[in-house]
Parts: sequence; C-alpha cells; structure tokens
Amino acid sequence: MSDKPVILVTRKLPDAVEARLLRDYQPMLNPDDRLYSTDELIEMAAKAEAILPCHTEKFPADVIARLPDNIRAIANFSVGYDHVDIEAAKAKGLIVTNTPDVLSDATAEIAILLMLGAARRASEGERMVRACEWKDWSPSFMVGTQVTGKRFGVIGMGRVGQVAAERARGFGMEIHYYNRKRLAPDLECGAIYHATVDDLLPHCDVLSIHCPATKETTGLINRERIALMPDGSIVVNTGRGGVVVDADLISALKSGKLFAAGLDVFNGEPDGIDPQYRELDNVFLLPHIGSATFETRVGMGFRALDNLDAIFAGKPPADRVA
Ligand code: 8YV
Repeated sequence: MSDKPVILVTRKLPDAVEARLLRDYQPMLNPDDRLYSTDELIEMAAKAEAILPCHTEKFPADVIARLPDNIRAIANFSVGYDHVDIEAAKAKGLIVTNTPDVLSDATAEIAILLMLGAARRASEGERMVRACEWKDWSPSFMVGTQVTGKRFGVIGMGRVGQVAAERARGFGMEIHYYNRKRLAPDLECGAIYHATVDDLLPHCDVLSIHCPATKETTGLINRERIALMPDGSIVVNTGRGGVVVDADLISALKSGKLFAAGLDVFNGEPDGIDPQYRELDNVFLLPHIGSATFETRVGMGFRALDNLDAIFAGKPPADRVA
C-alpha cells in the first residue's frame, strides 16, 4: 500500500493537474465532475487527509464540524474562500489555502470584457443579430457610451484590481481606487486613492468590484452608494455577488441612474440569481468565468498542489488563509 497522502478532489481538474496529483498523491478524483452533496463529501472525507475543493463546495461551520479528524487541510482551487468558514476551520485546527496571483490576468480580462460589453450594449446587439432582428442602421442605432478617457474606479486594489487598472489605463482611463490600505507608490502607478468607498464613488464612470466577500463587504453596493455614482455610470462585478444588493442595482439599471452593468458573479448563482437580470437589456451577463482559461485553470491547480506539497512536507504553505 502506498503511503502517499490521500486527497479528496471534488471536481474534474485539468489533465496536467490530475497527472501531478496521480504522481505525488493518492487522489480521489471525480472524472464525471458531479457536484457532490455535503453528506457525500463528509463520507468520502473519512478516507482522505486533505480536500481540494472549488467554490462550488461549501464549508460553513456545521460542515467543518462534521469533517473527520483525519482531514488536515482544505487546499482551495480558488482565490476566494468565502465558501469556507475560516474561523470554524481555525478552531478545528485545519489548514486552509487559496490560489492567488495565477488568476489575476484572466479575471482582469473578464472585467474589461464586462466593461466594454456593458458600455457598448454587446448583449443587446448580439441577441438582435442572432434573432434576425437587425433590420436597419441609423446614426442613433445601438449607441453606447465610450470608456476611453473616462474614470475607472476600483474597489479592492489587490492583485486582480491592479491588473484590471493596468488594462484600463490602456484605454486612457484615469484610475481611482478604494482599498483598506493605500498602496505603495510603485504599485499605485498614479492611481488616485480614496480613503472610503463613499469618497470613491462620485469619481467612477466605471466601477469595477474586486474585493473579497466578507462580513464588511456584503451589501456594500446598495441604493445609497449607487446614488453617489455619476448619472449614467457603469458597474462591473468580477468579485462576488454578495457585494451587491441586487434589488438596488436592478432598480438603478431600470431608472437609468446607471447606464449598464457587466456581471460575472451573482447572489444565488447559478440557479438562484435574480430573474430580473435576465429581462434587462442593459446588463452584460457571464456565468462566473473570470478564471476560466486553459492556462489559468492549470495554474490554479498547480498552486493548490504547491500548497499541499508544503503541508505534507511539514512546511508552511505559501497561500495559507487559516
Ligand atoms: C474560480 C473564483 O473559478 O477563484 C475564485 O475565487 O471566483 C473563480 O475564478 C472558482 O472559484 C473556482 O473554485
């Protein structure tokens, strides 16, 4: 019998990642990529020493409490770890890691796609062409708003926020940001810092949300804060749906206070997203694909494995969050 650690891998991962898992561990793979129930997870965890989950598997306090004691670590295949109750994990002595850096470029690309899609009415136009409803052209046809030279506001100037800002600079946009801590000048690259979200919002022609979902950021973008944004501005969200109050965003999109929104993440995703989003013309919607590139998915898997390698070598993993 092999003495390699047994790892419960909850979803189908890229071939290169599974090959490395098979070389260095005894992985419990999920070739059919079936979404496991919590009971199944707990049952399978009885045979494993660590779990390598995605954000699709939830570990609130009661699930953490039910994990068998043989589980030493949760090595997430995600940068966000709001699906894990970190305090409960710490209390149980679990090591929890995430996968930062490797998905910053891919997620920033999607933020820019959402910005452009929202500003230039891409969803509406695409649907029109597909439905054979494009009948005419006129100077007032499908007119959107230009982002070049406008202001790009970032909430959460971490790794993804910084890359998104860099890409937005390519459109001659002026960068404004809010972050819990002001960045050093070499990372700021001339971006204008605002000490509070409320101070930032009046300067955002485009607001791009990159902060994690925490108790503090839940419902951050609500009616009162949207009111602080310039009329006709745009909201982009590649962070987490929970940062936005859907009813308030939808009402601002309906009233015209906001020109449009570009959203990759949602409260209640995938099945429970607010159905009103589907009815609005001025939203550009994507199904949580911020990190969905071949390169990045391999990078995320390798990063999760680097963390597991460290843990099983008795060393501190680089990306420990608990
Ligand atoms: C991932 C993400 O695809 O890494 C994150 O936090 O939101 C996504 O880009 C997903 O979480 C994988 O588990």
